[in-house]
Formats: sequence, structure tokens, C-alpha cells
Amino acid sequence: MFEYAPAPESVRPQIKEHYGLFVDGEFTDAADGADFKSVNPSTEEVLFTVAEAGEADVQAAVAAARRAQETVWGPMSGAERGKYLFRIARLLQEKAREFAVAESLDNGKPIKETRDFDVPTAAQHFFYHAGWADKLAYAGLGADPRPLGVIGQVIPWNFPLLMLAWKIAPALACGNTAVLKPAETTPLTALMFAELCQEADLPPGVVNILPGAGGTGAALVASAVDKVAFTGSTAVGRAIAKSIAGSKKKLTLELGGKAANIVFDDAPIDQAVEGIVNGIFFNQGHVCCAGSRLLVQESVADEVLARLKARVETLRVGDPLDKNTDIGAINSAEQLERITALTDTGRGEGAEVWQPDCDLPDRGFWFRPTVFTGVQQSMRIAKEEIFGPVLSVLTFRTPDEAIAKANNTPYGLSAGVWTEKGSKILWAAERLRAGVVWANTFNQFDAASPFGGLKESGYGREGGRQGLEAYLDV
Ligand code: TXE
Repeated sequence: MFEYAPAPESVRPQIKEHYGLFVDGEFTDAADGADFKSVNPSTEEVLFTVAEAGEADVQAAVAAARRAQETVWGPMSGAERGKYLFRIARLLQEKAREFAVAESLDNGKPIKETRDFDVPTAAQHFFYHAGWADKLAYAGLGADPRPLGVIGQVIPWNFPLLMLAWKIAPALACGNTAVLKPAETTPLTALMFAELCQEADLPPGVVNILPGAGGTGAALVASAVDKVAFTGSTAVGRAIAKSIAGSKKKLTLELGGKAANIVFDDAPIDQAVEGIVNGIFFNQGHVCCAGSRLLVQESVADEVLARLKARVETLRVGDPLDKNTDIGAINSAEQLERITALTDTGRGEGAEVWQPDCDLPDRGFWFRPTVFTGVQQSMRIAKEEIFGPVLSVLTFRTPDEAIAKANNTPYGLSAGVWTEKGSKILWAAERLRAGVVWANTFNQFDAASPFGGLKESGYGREGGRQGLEAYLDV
């Protein structure tokens, strides 16, 4: 049985009691003096207070970003911009431990993940785009690609530092400047990143960080930016698209998902079980491309489920700072409520629920890994994004039925296929309506590989050569 034991003080980074907004290279309080608290979701303790950007702060940040873009960053050679991005990437590597602990404290995700995934992948994103900065003319996008100007970026709480990297690295590489709003529950690593920009001597105004809630995001979207890049819920993405329709602003959206992870009867079962676990329990299932619907071929369903449950029994739920922890805290009380409400509908609609017998810490926001069997396509747990450690299992008899069920969703972000047959992988990948299809693996990311959705999962790509298109006029 796992026991909750707070990690020693010695591994905690120097978190300030209060953070300001980061505008024009300086930390400053909000014009109206507003601030809010950031809470550690695994203890419910207040970690720090932070200024909340209002309308006037948004205007100031966008004006600073405009000045910096027109006078310094835009005219700078790509090679010179690349040097700054390399410096940022190296500083992220040097401070990896500090960023990993901070992310786990502010977000609730296990240190194993922040240490091995979030922080190194964020650094990789800066290295990758640093390499593009002086080669944009060779990206095959046109002979004279130009920056768009000032980019307004709004990101969610599930991968705070990594989503920042996905947004800021390509924007800067292409000669744009950025005003970024982190999610209200996870501003810490964005503010530490602002400190890192100071240390890298990044010219003032190139990166501006505006903590705040949805209102700050809406003000940023409505401001004089040239492009909006948003990652978050489909509902907010839709509202943003409506609000800027008809303006000169460009828009890319990375929204929700309800990915199918398809296990065919010829799949390597042990490997598939690991992939199912990783697909839905990685980051507490707070993943837009999570494999939240397991589609398993009827003939192997019993075996897969038995092995899956045995594996889930071994997952350790608890203190995010414990290196052995597999599943950390749910990011906020609101998200815990959403997950609880949706899983309750699964019970109500007649699906069978299974959870391992594990203790949860007394304080904080926690949810046991959950597997629903007997799920019908009409149930809400089969249709709606739960964004938590909850797997809905459906079965199929033929490959065609698997594809039909997988595509029976308004979303189209990702999918997974498990089979020993290469031909079946290609057959399925061609038919699956998803921005990424993983074969015999899940949740693999690389800065060189474009990521993004089809259908209601949004439009535009992040990463790779295609990701540059979102930040250039060609
Ligand atoms: O998302 P929001 P929430 C899904 C997931 C989750 C649900 C709700 O299903 O359960 O959305 O999460 C900012 N104008 N995803 O409420 O509200 C907000 O401050 C401009 C999937 O956290 O979309 C935050 O910075 N910005 C997703 C960001 O939008 C606004 C990741 C995301 O918050 C705004 C997160 C407005 N009107 C949630 N309102 C994914 N694709 O990975 C809010 N924001």
C-alpha cells in the first residue's frame, strides 16, 4: 500500500512568495493590483500569489511585443535569433531539475514524468526551432517567408512548460514576438521561464507572460495581436474562433480529443497493455491525445482486460515528488469535479466500473485509475472527453468495425493501433480520421513531427516544418 510522505524540503526549488506579470523584460504588478493564488493540487497548500493581468496589462504587453518585433527581433538575422533560442534550450537543460520539481508542485504530475518528459521535451523544442531560425528560406514554404508580427498565445494546465515551448519556440524562430497567457492553475514554470529569458539576455518585449484566468485570455485574443494560438477546450476554441472571425488575425487551435486505442487479435499483448496504460494513465489522463477509448477485438478482450487490470493494480498513486509515483494529483478541484461527474454518468448508463484497491492521500485532489467495461458508443463516457485517468473499453469483431467505431467521434486528434502486421497498420492508418496514428506505441512526441487535429480537435500543426507555417507569411 502506498503511503503519502511529502518529499524533503531540499528538492524544492526556490519558489517566490509572489510573482508579477512579465512585460517588456521586467516583472511588474497588475495595473489594477489584482492577484490570485496558485495551489499545490497534491496538498491544497498555497504555493505563491501571482499578479493577474487585466486589460491595461494586456495592452502594455502587446505594445512592448510590437516594439520589440519591429525594432529588434524582426530585423535581427535568423542566425542571431537562433543563438538566443539555443541559449534558452541550454538553460532549460541546466535548470531541468528545478523546473521538473516546480512543475510537479504546481501541476500535480509525477516527477518521473516532469523529469523524463516535460522538461527535456520542452528543451528539445527550443533546440529544434533554434536550428530552423536561419534556415526558414529552405523550409520549402516560399522564398521569402516573413514573420506575422505579435502572437497572442493561450495555453492549458496539462503540460504547462511543454505547451509554452510548443508556442514560443516556433513563434520566436520565425521572427515573431510573443504574449503568452499560462493557465490559471499552473503559471509557475511560465514565470520561471520568464526569469530564464532575463538570464539569456533575451531583448525586452520578445517574450511577455501574462498570468490570469479566462478573462485575461479573452482580452489577449481581442487585443491588437496578429495571430492567436490556442490550446484548450473545444468550447473555448470555438468561442475564440467566433470572436475573431472577420478580423485580420490568424488562428490555430489545438483542442480536445477522444482517441481510440485499437488492439487487434494479433497484437503483442504485453506490449499493448503497457501502451494502453501509458495511453490513458500518463499525466493522470490530462492529455488531449489520451487513448481514452480502448477498442479491443472480442477474441482477445478477456485476456487483455485481465492483464490490464493486473497491471493497473501495480500503479502507485500519490505524492508527485516521489520518484516511484505513477499517477499524481488531479490538477484542480474543478477538474476533479468534472471527472467525477462524467464517471458518474458511466455508472448511471450501465457501464461496469473497475478500480484498483489503492489508498489515496487525505488532502489534495485525487482520482483512482478507472476502467469501464460494457461501454456502448451512445454513452457519454464513450463520447465526451473526460480528461482524467478513466478508460472506456469497447469491443469489436472485425477490422472494419474497429475503424467505424474509432471514427465515430467529432474529435480527430490521435489514435493507436496494436498489431504484428505491418500491412494492417497501414490499412488502419489510412482509414483513421486522426492527426496522428501511433503504431505499437502511444503518446510519442518529437519536435520534428507535426502534431495537431482533424475535425473538432482543431486546425494547424505544431512541430516540424509544418509547424512553421503557422508563424509565417509566405
Ligand atoms: O479548459 P479551458 P479548462 C478540455 C478538457 C477539460 C476541459 C476544461 O476536456 O476537462 O477542456 O478544461 C483559457 N478566451 N481541455 O476549463 O477553459 C484558460 O484560462 C481565451 C483539453 O481548463 O479551455 C486556459 O489558459 N482564453 C485541452 C486555457 O484557455 C480562455 C487542455 C484553457 O482553458 C477563455 C485543457 C476565453 N474565453 C482542457 N476561457 C487540450 N486540448 O489539451 C478560458 N481561457
